[in-house]
Amino acid sequence: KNERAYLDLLDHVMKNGVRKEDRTGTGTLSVFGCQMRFDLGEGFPLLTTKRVAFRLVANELLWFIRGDTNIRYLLQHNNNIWNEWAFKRWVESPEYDGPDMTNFGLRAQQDPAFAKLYEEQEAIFKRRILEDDEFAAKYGELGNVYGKQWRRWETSRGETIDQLRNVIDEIKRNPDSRRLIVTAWSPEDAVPERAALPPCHVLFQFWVANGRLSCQLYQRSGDLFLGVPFNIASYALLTHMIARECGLTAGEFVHTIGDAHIYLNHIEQVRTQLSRDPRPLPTLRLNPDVKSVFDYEMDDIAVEGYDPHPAIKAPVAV
Ligand code: UFP
Repeated sequence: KNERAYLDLLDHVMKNGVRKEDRTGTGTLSVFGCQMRFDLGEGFPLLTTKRVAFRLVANELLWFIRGDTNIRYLLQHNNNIWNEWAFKRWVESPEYDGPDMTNFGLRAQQDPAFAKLYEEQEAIFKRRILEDDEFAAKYGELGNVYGKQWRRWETSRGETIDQLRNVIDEIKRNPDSRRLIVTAWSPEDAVPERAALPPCHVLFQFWVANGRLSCQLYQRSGDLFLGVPFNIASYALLTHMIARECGLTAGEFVHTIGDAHIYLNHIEQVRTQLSRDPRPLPTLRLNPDVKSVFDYEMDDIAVEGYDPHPAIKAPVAV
């Protein structure tokens, strides 16, 4: 039942999406302003109509919660989901002297010879991030992305604000508050020099009623096939972790998306996914000994009873 909201949105955009060009040059079918609701009491919303790599979702969320913005931690956990963004900064820097990598995302899809060159350069890049501290500090750093915005927001007065800590404290102290908000969007930072990717998850808000903690996310831009299944699982996990710390149960996750799009090179994959029947959702298991959101390690987080259809491969637009 729970996954239906996602499948219905995919179907809706396939049928009603407008052909729209985009920054990456790929082209999309797009709808503006959509909302999905997931009742977290009915199971953990990790899609079953294709396998979603929960390990990567959990690891990325722990990275955000640490306040980390350097891909080194992700690479140390064999998590490559942010590589392209850091790699882009490296190949566009004056220090890079390898083969030309302009537009590497699109070219790697179209030209197998280039794809091989790109793979080689990416492997070299990853090795240097892991092995060379100085290089990692400079080129593994993504700037003002979620970890920074959530945990170490910089004010114009030179102070820092720990929005995540504050919102958790406020949920405990004042659960009826209508101001339980964490924002990642800063107009100062939404420029390429300051952030590799201006935040897709602009803002999230919590709401407490009947002992349940609900969360709503406003996502300005959602790649429905590749990004959004991750995003749903990530915020569902965060809601569970915060609910646990606050002595609440997880309520609803409400996912609001501005530009909800399907890339034209994902259409076949979407058709495949829509032809599949959803299975029962898995259950999230959090180690009961961990009391604080800030103390989780990978071993403390697991899903049980996850029996999805096979993964579906698709190219990422960078
Ligand atoms: N995107 C997501 N979810 C994310 C993330 C990115 O769907 O968590 F980081 C997609 C949305 C869009 C692209 O297709 O990445 C970002 O491009 P733009 O900044 O042009 O919206």
